[in-house]
Amino acid sequence: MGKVALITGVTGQDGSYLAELLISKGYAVHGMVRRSSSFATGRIDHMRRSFEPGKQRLELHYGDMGDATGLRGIIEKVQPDEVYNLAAQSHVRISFDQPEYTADVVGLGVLRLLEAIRDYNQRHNRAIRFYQAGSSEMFGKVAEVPQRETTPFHPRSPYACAKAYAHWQTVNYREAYGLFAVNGILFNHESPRRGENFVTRKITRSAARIKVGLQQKLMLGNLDAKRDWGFAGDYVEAMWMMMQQPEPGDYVIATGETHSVREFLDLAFDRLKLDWRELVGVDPRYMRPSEVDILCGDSSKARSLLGWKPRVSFEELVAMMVDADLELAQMELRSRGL
Ligand code: NAP
Ligand code: G4F
Repeated sequence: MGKVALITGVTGQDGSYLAELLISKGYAVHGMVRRSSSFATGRIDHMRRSFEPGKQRLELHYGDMGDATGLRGIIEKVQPDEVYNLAAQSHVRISFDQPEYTADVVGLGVLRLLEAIRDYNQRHNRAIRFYQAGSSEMFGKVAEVPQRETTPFHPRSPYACAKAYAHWQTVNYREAYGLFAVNGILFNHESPRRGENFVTRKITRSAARIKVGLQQKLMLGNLDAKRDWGFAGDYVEAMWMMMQQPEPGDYVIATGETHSVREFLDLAFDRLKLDWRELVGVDPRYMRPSEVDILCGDSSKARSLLGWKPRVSFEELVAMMVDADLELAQMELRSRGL
């Protein structure tokens, strides 16, 4: 029998890549989805279509990080070996508009899930393993460059504060109850599946739409911020690797390179032979009340203990995203009969 995994946030960028990875490894994969008025399963529909009758590769369950009873019900039903908690209100700027909701889902939601797992393990004499999607945003106003597992946290947004709470609850469940619980402290990772209101995807999507004449201008916020950007497909491998170790621990996952938003613009617009300086404006609406100026990760621990390393370079990542968005823009053009 293969292993059983439960992924919360399966409809998101990382959830979709992780589900693909686990299915390729022979797992039975279950995903938790929120009820919404329109379908949110665009990133995972290809895994739900059953090619062999009766053999669905990905099974979905309705649930929400705000609903402890529902979380317990899903754990009882799925009886997973591994739980990957990827669900979050994951947009930093929006967390300033919805601080309480973000704290509830991103912070308390993790406590609800940890309690459900602890209780299930105890009653059934099981040892479900738990992965928490931690974030480099927790380093915030950074104490050192590059940031590693021992760098102190100084979170700068409601989102980052909630992630820091979730991080320490995960550590505490490991120490207090012996739960196999790991924190992946992942730096920014992107892909053609990235949400359209994160800066990388906003840039590649807009550049492509400008190129084909569907859009005139792109408005952004802080162009000086620096991030350590990797490819999401590489990062979900690290999640799985952490869960296969003999002992649980916390790991920084990063490329070790940092680039500004301006550098991202340079590469993305150059690929389409456009000059972003003529096409991009700054709108204060996209600025944050407190900003994280620079993130750059030291993933030596993951590289030596897990044998993990990123495969896709910054330049390849930008090219991959621009090319995918150009294809989408051309499709949009065709669908409008233009
Ligand atoms: P994402 O694309 O925004 O996906 C978030 C997922 O969480 C979606 O499936 C979303 O469902 C679900 N979700 C949101 N609120 C929920 C709730 N109340 N109950 C249940 N599910 C809920 O995020 P991502 O980029 O894949 O990131 C995955 C995780 O890694 C997140 O926890 C994020 O904070 C963390 N992280 C991401 C990065 C990064 O650079 N991508 C870096 C560090 C950490 P809907 O589809 O219905 O909205
Ligand atoms: O793409 P972003 O919104 O990502 P951010 O804030 O770094 O957060 C992402 O990475 C975290 C890991 O470090 C995750 F935990 C989190 O869930 C999320 O996936 O913004 C990147 C930078 C920021 O400095 C922002 O101020 O780009 C700057 N920026 C400039 N103009 C913009 C824009 N960001 C967005 N979203 N939209 C803009 O127009």
